[in-house]
Amino acid sequence: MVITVGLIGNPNVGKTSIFNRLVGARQYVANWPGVTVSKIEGATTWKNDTLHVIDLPGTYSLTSQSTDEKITRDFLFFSPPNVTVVIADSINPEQSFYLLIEALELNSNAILAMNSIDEAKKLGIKINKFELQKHFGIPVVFTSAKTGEGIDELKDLIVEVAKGKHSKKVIFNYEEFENIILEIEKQIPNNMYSNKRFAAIKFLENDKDIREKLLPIIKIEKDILEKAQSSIPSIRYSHVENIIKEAYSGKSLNIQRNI
Ligand code: GDP
Ligand code: K
Ligand code: MG
Repeated sequence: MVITVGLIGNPNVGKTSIFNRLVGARQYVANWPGVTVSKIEGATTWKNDTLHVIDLPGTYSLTSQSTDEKITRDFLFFSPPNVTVVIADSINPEQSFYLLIEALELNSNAILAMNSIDEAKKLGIKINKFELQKHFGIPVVFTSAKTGEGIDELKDLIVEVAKGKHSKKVIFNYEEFENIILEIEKQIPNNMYSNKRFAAIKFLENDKDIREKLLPIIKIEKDILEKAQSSIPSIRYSHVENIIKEAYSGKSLNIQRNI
């Protein structure tokens, strides 16, 4: 079968390096519709299947604000690939895991590639793969685009996920906002969004497009909306911090946030 694969991740985590490891020179570059951002695609044959891989623009979040965020968000939202590979920086995982949670809220056909594992090893950082798999509910692979470690395993996992062999789904809980999310989901008209929970969460987070489309439809108090907008990212970060605490040991990490 032909399997479409979207590579996402923060800027500079190694998306293009992994893309090149996956498809080699078999790639072509176009532009995303309406903007000058490059669309890089390529294909490779792996065992009995074809992997059609798309290197998406780097992003810290799937809330549509910048052009790069909007391209990546819209692609995953409106033309979801069969498999999403979230590429994380093993030595600075916080923002990578934040994006991963958002990606899982959108679609759970995903794989976590813990990249730059060569550097993590050098620094004495120990990462428990099983803890990551348990908390995120998806397969995890340690990769190095520098040495090639984990690339064949990643290709095997892509095929397995595409064929439905890993279908566990983890719901990340937003505490006191869960009832509000459910209430918004109920008010979203059918056929408007394929994933109502994601649309409801993004509405609360003030995603520009979704907020504009839903504001005339959804009944919600203004102060609840304002509180949710700042609380949802904080709750998501607290999930990330707990997971890092469970899965990481060894050298302490250099934590850096851009959102
Ligand atoms: P992108 O912005 O996510 O596409 O990241 P790039 O693929 O352009 O990589 C950013 C930088 O990280 C480059 O200098 C790469 O050589 C380096 N890099 C990518 N993957 C790895 C890896 O697994 N190990 C190491 N040591 N460096 C890597
Ligand atoms: K890097
Ligand atoms: Mg790149």
